[in-house]
Amino acid sequence: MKTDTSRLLFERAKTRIPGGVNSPVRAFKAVGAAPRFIAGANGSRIWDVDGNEYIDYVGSWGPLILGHAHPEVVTAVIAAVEKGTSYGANCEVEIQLAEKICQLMPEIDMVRMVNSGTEATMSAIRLARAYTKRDKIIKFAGCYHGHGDSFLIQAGSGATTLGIPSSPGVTEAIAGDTLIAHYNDIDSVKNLVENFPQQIAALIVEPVAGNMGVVLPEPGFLGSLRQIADDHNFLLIFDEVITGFRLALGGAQTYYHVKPDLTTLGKIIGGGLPVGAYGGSTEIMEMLAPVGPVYQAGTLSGNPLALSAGLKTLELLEQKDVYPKLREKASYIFNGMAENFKRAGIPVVANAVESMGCFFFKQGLVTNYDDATKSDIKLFGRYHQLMLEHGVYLAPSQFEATFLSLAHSKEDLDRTLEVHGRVCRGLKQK
Ligand code: HOZ
Repeated sequence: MKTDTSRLLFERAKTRIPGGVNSPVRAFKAVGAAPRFIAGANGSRIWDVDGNEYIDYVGSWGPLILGHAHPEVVTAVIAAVEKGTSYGANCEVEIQLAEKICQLMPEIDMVRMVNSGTEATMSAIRLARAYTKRDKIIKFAGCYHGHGDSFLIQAGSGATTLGIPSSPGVTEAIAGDTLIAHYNDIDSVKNLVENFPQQIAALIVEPVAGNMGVVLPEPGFLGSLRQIADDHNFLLIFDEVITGFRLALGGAQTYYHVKPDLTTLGKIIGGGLPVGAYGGSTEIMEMLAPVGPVYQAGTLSGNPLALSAGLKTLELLEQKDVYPKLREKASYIFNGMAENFKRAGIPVVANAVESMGCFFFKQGLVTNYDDATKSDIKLFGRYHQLMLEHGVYLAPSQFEATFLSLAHSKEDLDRTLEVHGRVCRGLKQK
């Protein structure tokens, strides 16, 4: 496979952009391959600048549940752009998207739009601290809530991929207000609550962890978090930046029937454009300025292009049978891959729910960060490289998810399984 142009561009990028990338995992450092520069995308496919075509299972890290350049989303964005790109003033699509989110996620009475998931989580904990008049938050090792200082402590995603889960530059004072529990381990939460009485403002959790690879909540885990938050008067925040509108129309909270106090969103609600949002009850949300004293603002917040793309995406997701179709595609590919691994004698742990999943290169189970980080990263790197060379584009890290979209056809899935079978046999022989 020819990669000369991508390589040249990467060298050029490195002279002006740190590491040549605007988000670290894109450097492909963990998998030892040359990062591809993308020239275009449509449906389930992406093309690089060397003319190679790939079946894409990254989907821009989750937003593209309808596939790339969905015609109706493109039309909505063009219609919006023709009316101007940004006003720094109110426009109707802000209300339309807010109404749609509140309709689909019944725990949200009011929602504030921001520009990224990072902004959403940072703002949500500020609000939680103001509401409870407490300082500390609990997060789980391996969960990733964007790159806000409070969250870069035992963080997953690129931070784990690059071996810097707790970043320099975060002050001790800030780190001291973030307490770390262990995913699927309720006792670890109870211990923190007992050790820091009346000090915890909020517990934030990815209801399905998607940034230490995919790790599912064990039965009762999310419900127990709800109970502990109620018993100790702190807020439960579901970070649904990945799971929102991915697991189900109402996100993980409707899928698992657990009601958070605040929800953070991003990815799908921007249809592939930069966006984030956070929402909850009127009582909590009206603490935000200009109604209340908690400050948060943004020049491009509520941007009409992003919100038009997001609104159209949600409208399309409301159509009949969307989630069963996604589930069917996901089961087909994940089961097929699991079978290929098994036939080749490569031990993996398959974790998947609805249209997101991953394979950990290890034996046993993966129920938390410790389990996930025991995976054979080198083997994953070789696997990734071979899949890429054969035209299948997976996230370049053991600690990220594989995403299905409605655009993945049966032909795409069969082609992927055929490549995957060959890659598995090749991996075993090495
Ligand atoms: N942290 C993102 C995935 N969980 C990476 C986004 C990107 O590099 O584009």
